[in-house]
Amino acid sequence: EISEIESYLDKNSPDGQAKDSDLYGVAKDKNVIFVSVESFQNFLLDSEINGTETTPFLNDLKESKDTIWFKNFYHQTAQGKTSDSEFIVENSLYPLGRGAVYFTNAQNEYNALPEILSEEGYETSVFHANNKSFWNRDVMYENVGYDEFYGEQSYEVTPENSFGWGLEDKAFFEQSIKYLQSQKQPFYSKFITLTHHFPFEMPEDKANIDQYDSGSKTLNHYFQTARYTDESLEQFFQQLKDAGLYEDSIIVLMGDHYGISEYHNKAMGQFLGKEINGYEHIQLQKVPFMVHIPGYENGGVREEVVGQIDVKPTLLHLLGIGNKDDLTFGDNMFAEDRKDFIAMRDGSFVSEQYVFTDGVCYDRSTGEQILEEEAEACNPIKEKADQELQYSDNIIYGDLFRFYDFKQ
Ligand code: GP9
Ligand code: MN
Repeated sequence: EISEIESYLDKNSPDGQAKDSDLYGVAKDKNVIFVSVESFQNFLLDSEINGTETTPFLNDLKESKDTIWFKNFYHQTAQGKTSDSEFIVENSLYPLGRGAVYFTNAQNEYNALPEILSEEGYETSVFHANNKSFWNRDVMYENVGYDEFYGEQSYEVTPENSFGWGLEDKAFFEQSIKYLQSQKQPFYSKFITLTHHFPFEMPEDKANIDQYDSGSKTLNHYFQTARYTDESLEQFFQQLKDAGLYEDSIIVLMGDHYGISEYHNKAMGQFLGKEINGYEHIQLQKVPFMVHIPGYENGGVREEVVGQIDVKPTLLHLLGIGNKDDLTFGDNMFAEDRKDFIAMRDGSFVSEQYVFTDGVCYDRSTGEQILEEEAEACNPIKEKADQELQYSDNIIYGDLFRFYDFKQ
């Protein structure tokens, strides 16, 4: 069966590492600092509460010439939440429809990003100030070849420097620098933030923006912790500079998944000034994806429809690592002939032209529902999306990579 999947991917998904963009190898031999930003949705960017910008640092960063920002980037997670986002990013496979791969299939054979980078001479590590066994990370990380995992026990956690889920992100980044400095370069280090997590409550004396005012306590608080995240990232960039690590690194920022669920659609609609129908719900699944390359001058805003599934081939492309026999459902975001849709785990999808969810086909540019007699326009893509999800499930449930040679 793996050969059937291989030929599907050969046909439908161009070589993710094709050297067909001028960004190929732009980050060759640089360190990669990947920040998974907890529960951060795109609607926060450029938003204001009582006339104050929620995320001034990220607002500037996304428009700066040393940053490439994909504004139509979607999370594709399911029940495994953060762990799903990690799984998608590192394997370019889809998460499962039920449960979390990190628990159900942590012992499978994978061809994950940290393993590939290790072979290329990178030291690989993860930083996350939570219990190491949360999401079964300790087991999965070992399997996919991370050299080090700095968990809660690597940090000094006090009542003063913690709230919410534990150590606050500002202290987390600050205390991580010494470990980062001990890495052999080039390194690939993943940071997973924690403060901006449901229920998004924080001490008022640490909050630098007002709460929102709506019927949803969750949404009201969400802006305060988002501002906190913005401040902690700004400090982290400065700490990297002070430590002499900034110039030789690229910094990738990615939102892991939504923070505001559909239970808050009424308040969300009030904030956005429109009703949240299926189309708007899918728009809300956009999360940040920014590649910051110090010294680079040709950054800018990209419009392509992309998602977490595309991160692995994209990073390898930027690092100039050829990996043409890899099996990935995503594509290099800079490739011209990329597959033109992003599938969500529930069968929804977004293509250049359409948004499909809950059995309804929408025109992506207008948000209008496509009339019933023309709605079959969505069908060919829907079939492909379902096919991909099925193939990906088969790989995971059947542990099919055991039968594939990644270095042909
Ligand atoms: C837990 C953190 C949050 O360690 O990553 O997990 P989530 O609830 O977002 O999946
Ligand atoms: Mn999360």
